[in-house]
Amino acid sequence: MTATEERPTPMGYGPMNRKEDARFVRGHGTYVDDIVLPGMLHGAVLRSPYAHARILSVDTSAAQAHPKVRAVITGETLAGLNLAWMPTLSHDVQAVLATDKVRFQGQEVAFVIADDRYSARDALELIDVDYEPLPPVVDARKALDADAPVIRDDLEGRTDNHIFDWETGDKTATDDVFGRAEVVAAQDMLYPRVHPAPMETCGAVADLDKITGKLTMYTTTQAPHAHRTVYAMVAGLPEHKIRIISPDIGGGFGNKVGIYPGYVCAIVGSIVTGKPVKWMEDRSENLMSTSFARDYHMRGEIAATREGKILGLRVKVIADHGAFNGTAQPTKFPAGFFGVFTGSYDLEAAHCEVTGVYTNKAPGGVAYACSFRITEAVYLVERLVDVLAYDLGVDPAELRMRNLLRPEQFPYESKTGWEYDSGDYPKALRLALEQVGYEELRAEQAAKRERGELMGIGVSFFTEAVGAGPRKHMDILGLGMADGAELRVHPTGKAVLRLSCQTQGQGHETTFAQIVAEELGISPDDIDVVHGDTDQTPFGLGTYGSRSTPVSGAATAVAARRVRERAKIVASAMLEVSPDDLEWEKGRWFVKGDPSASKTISEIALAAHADLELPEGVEGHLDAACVYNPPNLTYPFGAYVCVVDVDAETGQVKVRKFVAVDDCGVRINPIIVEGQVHGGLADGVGMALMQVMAFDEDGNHLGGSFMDYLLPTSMECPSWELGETVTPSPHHPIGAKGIGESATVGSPAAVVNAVVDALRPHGVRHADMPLTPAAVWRATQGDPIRT
Ligand code: MCN
Ligand code: CUN
Repeated sequence: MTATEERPTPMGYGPMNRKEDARFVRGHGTYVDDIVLPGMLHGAVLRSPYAHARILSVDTSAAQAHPKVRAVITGETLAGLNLAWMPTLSHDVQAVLATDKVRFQGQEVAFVIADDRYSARDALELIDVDYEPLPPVVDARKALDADAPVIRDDLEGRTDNHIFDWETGDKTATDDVFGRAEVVAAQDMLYPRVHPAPMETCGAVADLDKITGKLTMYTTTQAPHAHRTVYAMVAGLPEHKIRIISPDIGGGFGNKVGIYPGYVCAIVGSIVTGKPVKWMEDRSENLMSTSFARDYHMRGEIAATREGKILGLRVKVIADHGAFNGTAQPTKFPAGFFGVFTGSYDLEAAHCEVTGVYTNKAPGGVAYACSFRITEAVYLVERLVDVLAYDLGVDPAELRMRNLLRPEQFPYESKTGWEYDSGDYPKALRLALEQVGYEELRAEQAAKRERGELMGIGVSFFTEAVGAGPRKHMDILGLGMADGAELRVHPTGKAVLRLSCQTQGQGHETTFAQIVAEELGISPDDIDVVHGDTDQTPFGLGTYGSRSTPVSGAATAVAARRVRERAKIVASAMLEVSPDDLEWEKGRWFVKGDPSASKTISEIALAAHADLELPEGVEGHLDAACVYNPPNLTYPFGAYVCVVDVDAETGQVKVRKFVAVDDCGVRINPIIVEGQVHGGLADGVGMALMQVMAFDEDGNHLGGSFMDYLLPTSMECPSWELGETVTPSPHHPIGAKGIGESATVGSPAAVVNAVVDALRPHGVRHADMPLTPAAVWRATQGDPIRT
């Protein structure tokens, strides 16, 4: 299937071209930088050149004297307003503009507001900051050393760089399993610091109306309602006087969940100048200072019998959270959903400990299609299974097949307490192996090895947990993770659906209309989806962790069903029969046994708004709403196989073939699902082969442009070959599970497993990402691969 084909609009689920593409492909999207308000001023951020330094003084007089500068804001200005620090999504605080120290290179120090963007940037050069450099903490593994400089001396009583200790699973049972296991394989591995790098960088236009006191904020946010509440709490603005508008977003990938100092500065700038203020960061600023992903230093151990029955997993992690703990995840989960590290396997016991530390790097950690750290968890377990296969000398696909959870075990309670809703794992793996031609590939590989050629086949299997809440277990800053939908059917049978979640490119305007279409038989072309404006949509926590379909999608289906029930009563009045005598067929209610006596949804809509006599207590109109508090997460899964050729002379890795079998339950729009998977697979190739946010020992950021921080292009990607199985989620109203992050979660391990497999003749058992040509070449020369 291709997305460009002309195709009829389905009355419900099925392939359908994206409605939003009509504006995107014509260049008519509206991004934050497209917003121009009358009298608008422009802000620019002065950033720290040091990773760690004391601020002795900030002299802004020359900048203030610049003819086009309207205001210069410093940490001191903000301190006067009690706004120098803001709460993070992880119950820490983060400097909006530095007052005492700078704690990472690129940290925000001052904000200049000028008539135009160029003058604002020019004036940054005129600000004189006197720094006293301090030794930085760059390596997370050394952050807790006794002689490590203390980064967060702003926090009372803080004497080290420790953030949290978190553990899950049963330690005693796990140690017991390891004590009696015949085989134990261990491996240290790093999931490097990477960056979501969306097409559009982060930015905002803040506009405070002095007369009404209303703040309108156009901003790049994946969570408009949550941002509104946080601004209300931080800035003390009344919440009903804040309107957050998240227009078209050029990719989020987790980069736009948190609140950045630039957003807050734009608001303060508008308050100070009385004008709208725009702030848009450039690419370097985005890469240096906004939410990174991963940076997990992991040690994993896997216990098994000699026959290859996996018995247990034991894991220790040092999590580098940067200078402020600003990760975005439910409060009770400081390591995100890393707790699902037991993956897709039936084992006896598991235990994991995660220690979070501060370093002199930008804050973040949860981003880049991570499903709240399930990327790290899946990578860990899938590498460990391959390491075990290496040690046992068994085929890695066969080893997985022997240990996968069996269909009859669902719903399955994992050893770390997660209830997997549904799955048929062996079926998905079998399909992937058949589709890729696994046996033939192994034969080809054997022949190539005879000739000294390097070819590798990598398998990975993943299970995700997406669609947070329920509310009672999951909150962000005390806000429970439920989401809403409101549906109105107009008198002429056209509809508008208002959502609390927010698309960043996933195609919600199409798929959510398709959910309503499926439930009510109104064409998706006749349903408008409204989102990204807090004045126009119901409250909800937004889009991340692939929760839109599992949560808002469910809310949409339930709201549509409520409309259908209302329509039934209206139809019964129209047809003068009891509602019990009516039967639904997509798009109409008809009298049981007499299908010709029927009313279509648009006839009903008109009647519901007209003078029809309705039964006592039944309101007119065809509107309904739902706040969906999910009973459980959904658990999508998949089986991936990657085939690589490695050039032994240059270390160049060529991904030749990639088969991805995904199961996200019922698919609303298969071409959108496939697009999501394609994107995620490209992410996986990028991370496995080329991406890392590197720092030198002084904490200088070495990846501030796309010359250094590499994104995969079509040149590096094969033509993806997709397959599917469909195991509906039993608790989701339409049986759908999330798909938005699956491929990013599942694919890095497949690529790394393939490269390590290719290097097997050189005795390579593990290699840390990214497997750049230099790293791979060194490995062929007998050097261990290190990042
Ligand atoms: N879908 C479907 N059938 C299913 C599941 C999903 O048709 N069974 C459709 C959905 O209706 C939606 C899309 O697939 O149009 C993704 O749905 P879902 O899995 O619910 O994920 P979200 O919409 O919540 O998207 C968030 C997810 C995350 S967390 C990241 S990170 C990421 C991703 O989506 N960021 C993206 N994919 C992205 N794709 C684009 N283009 N841009 C981003 O920033
Ligand atoms: Cu972890 S990136 Mo997405 O959840 O926005």
